[in-house]
Amino acid sequence: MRRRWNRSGRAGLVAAAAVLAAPLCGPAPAAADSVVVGGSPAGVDEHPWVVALGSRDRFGGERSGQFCGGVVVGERTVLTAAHCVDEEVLGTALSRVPDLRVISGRDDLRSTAKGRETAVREVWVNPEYDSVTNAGDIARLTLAEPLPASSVLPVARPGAAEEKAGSKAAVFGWGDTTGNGTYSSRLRSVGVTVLEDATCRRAYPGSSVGRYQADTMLCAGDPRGGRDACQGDSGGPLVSRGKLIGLVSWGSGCGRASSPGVYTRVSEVAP
Ligand code: 4AZ
Repeated sequence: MRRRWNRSGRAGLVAAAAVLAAPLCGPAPAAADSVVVGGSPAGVDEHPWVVALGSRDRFGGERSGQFCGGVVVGERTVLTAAHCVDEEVLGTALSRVPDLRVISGRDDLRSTAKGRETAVREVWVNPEYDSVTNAGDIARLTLAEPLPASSVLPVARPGAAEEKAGSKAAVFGWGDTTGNGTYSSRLRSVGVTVLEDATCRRAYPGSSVGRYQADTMLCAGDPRGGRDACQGDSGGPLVSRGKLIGLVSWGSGCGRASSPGVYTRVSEVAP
């Protein structure tokens, strides 16, 4: 989420790169919120549609330059969050990041032994993305080379059972695993439940963090807290029963029971 990146995100990523930390999730809550993201290692062989976005030039090479997640929805098409390619995250205009790469097939970003890095030919950013409320947080990357058809994840249809409250889902990423800037080198995932829109409407009625709007957003987490996406996971997939239902977008802190994760509702906003 953009404002969070403003406050701590970029600094967190730079610091993470400096100390050679690695990938999964997000923002840094205060010590009093010391809930973790509660995930476990996941393999890219089983989940070939999870990709990392990287720029060594902007973010350093230790973790393949990873700064966000993404998901393969077509052989040449990757979806991510709009906020991942904005100037506040990149530290410069996207047009000045010529080494933007989609990294696929690599669980451990510290090693280049596995996987491939694919150049991006074109970036479409949702013109309706609103960086104040975070509505419509989606961008589409068109790749210079196709990925294997076997790595494509289907997108859920609008209103599908997979995106209804109570649906079990999993979120994937290389972001912060503690809420304190501990980025993971290895891909991780955590199980969450799709929550009622009313839960996120109550949690996020409109503040500097964002405003929950069910038409373009999806609410998910663990009512008891502790399982969540976090900074660095942004743009990565929320998957239920083999269908893509969300992209990691924003939230207040990570893993707080009263502040669920907010995801882009892909079925409604995918181009
Ligand atoms: C972020 O700043 C972010 N706990 C991502 C996910 C969540 C919060 C913040 C959800 O990228």
